[in-house]
Amino acid sequence: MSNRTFTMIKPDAMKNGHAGAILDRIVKEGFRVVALKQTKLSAEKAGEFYAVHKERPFYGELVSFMSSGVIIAAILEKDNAVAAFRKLIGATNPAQAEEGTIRKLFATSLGENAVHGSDSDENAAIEGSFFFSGLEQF
Ligand code: FUP
Repeated sequence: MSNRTFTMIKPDAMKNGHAGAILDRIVKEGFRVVALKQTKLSAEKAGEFYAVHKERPFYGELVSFMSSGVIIAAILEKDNAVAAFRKLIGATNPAQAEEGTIRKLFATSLGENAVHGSDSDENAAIEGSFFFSGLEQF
């Protein structure tokens, strides 16, 4: 069990002005910021990040949404980080997310759901290194 996870604040939450509140909540929940940047994904890079969903019907929309505006990418540290962060963000579909979770509070829809959270330690490491070099992680 690793103590790191990877997150993105997605274009909907950025456009809706929720980035500050989301970062504040993450820090208050006890996550330490290992790396953080504001950036924008090209369609090609978004497609690469979500390649696991390539055959899914929502892939095109997902890639187009994730490359539609700036995002914040971050690596976070806490005991049992992957599971703890998935609990904090709530279900993929905000309509099914528990009260008080980040997606319940800030997501727009299933497709535009405010934040990403890695689903395994292995993917957390892969996704973190997609955005950050070793020299950018503290
Ligand atoms: P999650 O791990 O909760 O981010 O969800 P998934 O990895 O299953 O899906 C990745 C992203 O694809 C979601 F954040 C939103 C999008 N998606 C849809 O648009 N429709 C779906 O039916 C499922 C996922």
